[in-house]
Amino acid sequence: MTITITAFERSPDGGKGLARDTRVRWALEEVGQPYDVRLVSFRDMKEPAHLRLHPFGQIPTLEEDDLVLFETGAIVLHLAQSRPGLLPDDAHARARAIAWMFAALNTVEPPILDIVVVKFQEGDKPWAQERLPLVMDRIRARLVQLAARLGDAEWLDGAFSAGDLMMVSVLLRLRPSGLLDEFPGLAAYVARGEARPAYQRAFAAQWAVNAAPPPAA
Ligand code: GTB
Repeated sequence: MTITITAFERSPDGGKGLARDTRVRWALEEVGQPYDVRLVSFRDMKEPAHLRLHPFGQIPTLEEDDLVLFETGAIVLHLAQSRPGLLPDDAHARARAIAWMFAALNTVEPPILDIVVVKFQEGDKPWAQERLPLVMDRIRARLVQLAARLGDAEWLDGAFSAGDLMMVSVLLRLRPSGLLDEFPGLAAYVARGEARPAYQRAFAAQWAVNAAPPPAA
């Protein structure tokens, strides 16, 4: 069976690995599943062919036989449930790992995404400068709680799981803001995630696409 994902033809981050295909690539690498990538432009994403895969015209998507998935949470969960390596066998531990995936996407990521909104989408509004510190404080409050729960542990709940994969991916979005540096325990947690061979392979694969010089005209 072949798996094909979609990714930016050229990510706006120039290869920093912040676009969401990286977390899907990482999950595929963790479970040892080879995959193909179809690169799409911003224009392609809004065309009917891509909208059939992704109703909101975004990346990434995953195609496997006759299954088409969008939303990174659903894609990573599908990979983790259908292959060994990303979820514990014990039913309760498995449920808790999935809870951490949801926590990453529903509780930690939304305030982090607000940085992008306030800086880039609302940056020209007269109140944007006042809003930014509020957004940063909201993120700090979450990070204080997350750091307290992680403590000195290596991963959030026992062995590395899809929950850690998603949480590290979400926290990586903070790197440009410098906020992660205020939380050495979380910064070390993120570094442990990045040091995993599967993450390194995923990062290198997206880097090869996004940091390459543009093709000669
Ligand atoms: N909830 C969805 C999921 O988790 O799959 C969100 C998917 C999403 O936001 N996709 C973005 C997209 O396709 C790319 S990843 N955007 C195009 C559009 O909406 O038209 C978000 C992203 C984009 C760029 C950077 N960057 O340059 O740093 C980081 C993250």
